Amino acid sequence: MSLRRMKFQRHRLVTVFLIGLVAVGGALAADRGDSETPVGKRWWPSPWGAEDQRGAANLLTPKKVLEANSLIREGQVYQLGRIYEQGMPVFGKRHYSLTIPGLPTGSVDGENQLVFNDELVSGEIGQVGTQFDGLGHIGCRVNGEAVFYNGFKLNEFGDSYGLKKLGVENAGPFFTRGLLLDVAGLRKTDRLPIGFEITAEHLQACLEGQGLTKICPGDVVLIHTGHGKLWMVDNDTYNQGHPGIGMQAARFLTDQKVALVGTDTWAVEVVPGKDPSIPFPVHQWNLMQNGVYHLENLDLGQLAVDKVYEFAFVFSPLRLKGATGSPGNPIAVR
Ligand code: UVW
Repeated sequence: MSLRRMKFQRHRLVTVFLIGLVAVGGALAADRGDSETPVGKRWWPSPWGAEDQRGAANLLTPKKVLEANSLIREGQVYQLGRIYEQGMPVFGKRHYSLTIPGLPTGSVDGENQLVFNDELVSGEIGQVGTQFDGLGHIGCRVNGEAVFYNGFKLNEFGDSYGLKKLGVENAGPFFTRGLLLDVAGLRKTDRLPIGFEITAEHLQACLEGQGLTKICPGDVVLIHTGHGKLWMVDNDTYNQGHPGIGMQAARFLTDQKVALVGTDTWAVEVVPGKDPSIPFPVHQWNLMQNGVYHLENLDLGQLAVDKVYEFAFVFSPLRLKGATGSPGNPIAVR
């Protein structure tokens, strides 16, 4: 080979190497979020417009209602909500209490001597027990400013008497196709271990093994891990952490355009996660970057036992103006 040709080849190799380095570096940078925000590229405006406050609830069309309705064949209803009670597991320093003041609380004058009781509930009501995470729940500091779904800035919509944007009242009711993916069943265990990461492959294997065709836009996907068995039985272990989806499975679900992901755990995503320096990345991905809702602390045991994998999913978050989430009792109907 001539000297000139050797030089040319070497130059070409160096160029290819440098292009490779730039590409790998770029991918790593995007992964590490070195670009526009700590979690990568800016996630706004949303596909539903720059003013949208409903996120993936926009996928809940009349067609989805009719599809869900066609899945009701036996008239059997499953309650998926937990009972709200003193001593139930709560995250961190959250609390819940219900008292009946007065006993009776009051009375109305009259010959019939009517008395009545009222309750006084205190707690982070949208974020304890069975809870629906709304889009005002999770954000990210971008250059020092807390930014939420659709790029809304907390210093513009925050109000200590209720958020002025992204309040849970914007979500609206869910009446749509629901799927149960039984990952505990897939792994032939009654409870997946704490820290077990559920992958897209597990979800795909559940779909195939359970005879489900596919996940469709606007579906609700509920994932049975078996961790719910610990609820009010061993609250300390329940609170320690739990199995759940990681980022790869979260991306798989948002690619299918799900409206909501729910689990029998307190955070949907695996805890502890893969990288201790990035806590709750799936919360940010789903709620903040994609407008996909979470339902946590569900009771999915009976659905799994009865192998009810496809059903009408019904849940109407309370219209708590400006709240970050909602309590409630979602149901599956088959
Ligand atoms: C956090 O708020 C971090 O978690 P959750 O939504 O699971 O209550």
